[in-house]
Amino acid sequence: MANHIESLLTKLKVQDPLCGVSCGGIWQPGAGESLAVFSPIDRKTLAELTTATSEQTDQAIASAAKAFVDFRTLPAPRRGELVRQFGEQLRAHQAELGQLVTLETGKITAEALGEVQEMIDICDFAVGLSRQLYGKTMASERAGHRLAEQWHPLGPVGVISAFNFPVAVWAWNAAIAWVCGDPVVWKPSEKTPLTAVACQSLLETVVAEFDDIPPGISQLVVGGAEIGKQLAADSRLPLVSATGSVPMGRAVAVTVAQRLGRSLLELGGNNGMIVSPSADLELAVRSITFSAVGTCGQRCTTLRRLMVHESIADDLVHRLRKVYENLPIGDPTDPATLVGPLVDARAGAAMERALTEARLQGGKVHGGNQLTKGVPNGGIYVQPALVEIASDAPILQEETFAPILYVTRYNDLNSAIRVHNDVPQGLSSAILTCDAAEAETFCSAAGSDCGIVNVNIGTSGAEIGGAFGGEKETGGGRESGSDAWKTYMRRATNTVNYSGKLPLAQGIRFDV
Ligand code: UN1
Repeated sequence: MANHIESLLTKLKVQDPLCGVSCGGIWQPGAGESLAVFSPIDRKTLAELTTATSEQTDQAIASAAKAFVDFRTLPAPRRGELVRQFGEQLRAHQAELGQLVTLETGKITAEALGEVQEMIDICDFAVGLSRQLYGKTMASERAGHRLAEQWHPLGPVGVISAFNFPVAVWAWNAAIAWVCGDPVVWKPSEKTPLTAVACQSLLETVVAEFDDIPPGISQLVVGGAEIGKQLAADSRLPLVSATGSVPMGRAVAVTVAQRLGRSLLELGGNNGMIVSPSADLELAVRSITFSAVGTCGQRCTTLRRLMVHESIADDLVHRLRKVYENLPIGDPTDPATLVGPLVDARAGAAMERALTEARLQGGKVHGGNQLTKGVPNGGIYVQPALVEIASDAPILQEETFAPILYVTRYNDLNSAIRVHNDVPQGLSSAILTCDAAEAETFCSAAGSDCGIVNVNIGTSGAEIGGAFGGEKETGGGRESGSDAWKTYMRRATNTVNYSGKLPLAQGIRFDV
């Protein structure tokens, strides 16, 4: 392990030797295969650790189930206090955790710090929520009866997270799960276990200060797809929250449904934006560029399809090409860089394949080449691509996790909305317009069919306060803000009769 990583991990309270399993607050080396962690920056090995076996995963689930018994009755505001203190730890370690996120994912420093900020924000949200897990009181049709609902903790939650937001998406789930009274078993991406180990370590220092909170409220199991499958299959986990590819999500959904569990899925996005003739083109260039090339095109919310009104298309493409040609691409730790590396060579190959396919389908490709000069050796650095293409080209149906932006033209808003919605995925969407009727049409029932619908901002960079997720093949799940917490709880409808009589609902007479 390089010295820099070692000191970073120490600051983040990670134990030496590095372990891939934390169960009931105790670290243990994974008894499975060893896993080398590479930095996308230069492909150098950051660290090695061993993965969890199925027995260790089983123990982690058992530990969460055991912790649930006490945790569920702890008052929710007290659970909120735990989350508040965890948020404080994140504030104190934002810089170091951000650095680790950059090293492990290759995202630029500003975005890595933003990711940790997103964790802090969800902790703050969850603390407030811990006093607002409201149930409704309904008017009973029977005299002397109270009809009301209570929300109770659901049980241990399995969280499967992806490499591109290695810590924020876990925090969306974990912070909400904890205030809701649910322990968590976390399987991070195999590409990003170090940030997971760091988060678990920081959390454990907080839990250790509470004598009324069982350490089993958080388990970490580092490993591959087989661990995800095991979480999906285990009925001790009433909820499995999974972020990643559509095939992965489909497999999780089927397995969880088989045992009639609940799944919360945040899968592929193939996000589109309509740029209307009234749009502010300066704002358009900035919002499009951030959404399309930020995180090197590796967000679920990345902008992948542009539908531009034909009257402004030449102008907009010209402006975008100028910005694209001057993008600072390279080492993500350099504050001047805006586009870091792709996560690995597979991602680079997928980008090349998509661009070859786009050309075969009549697309005119600008940029998209791999860079070797002025970038760190070993990483996969690419020039983001703009592809002018027909709106019915089949490649537009696919999400490629890379900075490729397909640009199509339209002449009528309704047909643009039809094209926009005509993909299997439904995560995020946007319209840029200064015409209120166009904006409202896009937000209406006849507009975008996505879970996130924006006006005059890009498709990425959502705040935690809203519910995050999407429709169709995106999986239908909602995480983070608004009332997404309800997925992490069970609802009990209570009818309490204080009348001393027994009137039956629906006026039924049943005299004995
Ligand atoms: C993801 O890519 O899985 O809205 C999450 C955004 C971020 C979260 C993205 N706040 O772009």
